[in-house]
Amino acid sequence: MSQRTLVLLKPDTVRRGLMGEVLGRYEAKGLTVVAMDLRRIDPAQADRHYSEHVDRDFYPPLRDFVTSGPLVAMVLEGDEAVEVVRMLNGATDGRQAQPGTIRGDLSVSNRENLVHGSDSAESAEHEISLWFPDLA
Ligand code: IDP
Ligand code: MG
Repeated sequence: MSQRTLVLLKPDTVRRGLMGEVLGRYEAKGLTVVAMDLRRIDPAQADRHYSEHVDRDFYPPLRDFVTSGPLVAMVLEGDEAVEVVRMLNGATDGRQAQPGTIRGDLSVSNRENLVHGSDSAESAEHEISLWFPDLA
């Protein structure tokens, strides 16, 4: 069943010149880009996006990182897109992520791990409304 998910190419992806490499993996898999925008976010938007993590020890440096430069926000669509994107992204810690995944091939960091993908259909709906309020 077709589904939408919110994906971020975090500032490290933009800074390292990996936007094409990473977007190409989602496209090659067969997902469709429904919306896409290069933008720089403020700390308040970081807090809204990571509301479940704001009290964690790792959050202050994470907020600094995600507000440190432009990122690409996008909505991808396809069959089981939430799960498919999470599989392509790989485990959170790039050092542990399987080769063949975006993080496993391209990141050696637990924080600067290149991408975000919604973790459930409910999160996807919430995050899409947060990042693309005009999307139907
Ligand atoms: P996810 O991005 O794989 O869903 P989450 O646990 O939701 O992982 O964490 C959100 C983001 O916070 C991660 O992608 C990563 O950038 C950062 N993060 C998570 N855990 C740590 C940590 O232990 N140290 C530093 N950064 C972390
Ligand atoms: Mg998460």
